Amino acid sequence: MNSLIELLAKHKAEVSAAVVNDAASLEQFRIQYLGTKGLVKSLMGEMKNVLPEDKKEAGRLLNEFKLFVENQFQLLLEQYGSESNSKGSKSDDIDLSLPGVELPLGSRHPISIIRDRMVEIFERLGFRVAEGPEIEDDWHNFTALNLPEHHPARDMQDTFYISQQPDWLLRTHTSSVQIREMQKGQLPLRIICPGRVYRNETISARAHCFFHQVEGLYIAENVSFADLKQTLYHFVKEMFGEQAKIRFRPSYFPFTEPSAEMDISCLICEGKGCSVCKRTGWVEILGCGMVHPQVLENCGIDSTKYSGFAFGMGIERITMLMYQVKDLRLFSENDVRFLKQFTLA
Ligand code: 2NL
Repeated sequence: MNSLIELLAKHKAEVSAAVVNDAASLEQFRIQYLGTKGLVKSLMGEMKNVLPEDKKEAGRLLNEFKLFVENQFQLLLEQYGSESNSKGSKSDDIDLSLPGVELPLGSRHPISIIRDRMVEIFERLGFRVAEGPEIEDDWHNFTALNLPEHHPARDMQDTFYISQQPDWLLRTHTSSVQIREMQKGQLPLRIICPGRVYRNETISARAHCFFHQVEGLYIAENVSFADLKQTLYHFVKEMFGEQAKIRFRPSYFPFTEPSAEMDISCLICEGKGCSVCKRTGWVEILGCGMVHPQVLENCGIDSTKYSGFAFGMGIERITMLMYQVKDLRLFSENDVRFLKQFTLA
């Protein structure tokens, strides 16, 4: 065994001292030490003559030697070798001034881009993202929100019900997430709820059976309509620019009182009147209001102590406005000619 150790030490010294200074001498090194008739192979061949009790240790020593030579070869390869070198061509055959191979860049979906911008604005105001199930029960989607039994939204024609489980449906808005958060009873509550929602619509350029919403909710003591207006005004300026104006029009939702719809001055014509704003100078972007006291009570919140505001907007609608997309079906067709236009967005 000692003679093997000595022999390997001698070979190690020899390998370390081998003179390699170009591709040809590197190839010589490879043949001499690692080739099929090279030193490593021939030493391995000697294993059959080793005494049985020495085999284990001899195997370990030989393996270690093999790794040493392979390592040495790798180091030399990095210095003197390359694929083209080993095939016999010279390194200056490579034209480093040629343009590189272009990697196609993927792009984010426009709906995701706009959703994230909306969410980030509200996060900076202290809102946190809340999520919930897309398959909901009737109570969280309708009853808790004061939607009366014969409200058209509850109609079989307008909502996807699950036939084996008639109490279940595909949520028609993300308000159901807010209902679930209110039920948890942790107040004050300041949440933003982005997500996919479903309605049984005939598919056209302006409507689809699924789309995306961002809803927001703020519940605390003494929350007023002034808080709602200022929060949404801040959002609009961050989202659409400092020059954007807003206006509120009275409206009606069963879950808010009072309720309003909010318009922004048209981004395209800056309020002068164009086809996007139908010559009115204004475009509707969201619905909002003060949470109806009955909705608070439905979720176990004392409506004499707490008040809050809520709002909801469609992401498709705002994305169409921002990028002047004329047909909302483009968002779900996965046509790369459409999607790759957002590579730099
Ligand atoms: C629209 C209108 C709105 C809400 C959504 C809401 C949620 C709860 C309680 C009260 Cl839990 N309100 N959400 C309020 C007003 C309007 O959405 O046109 N969305 C596209």
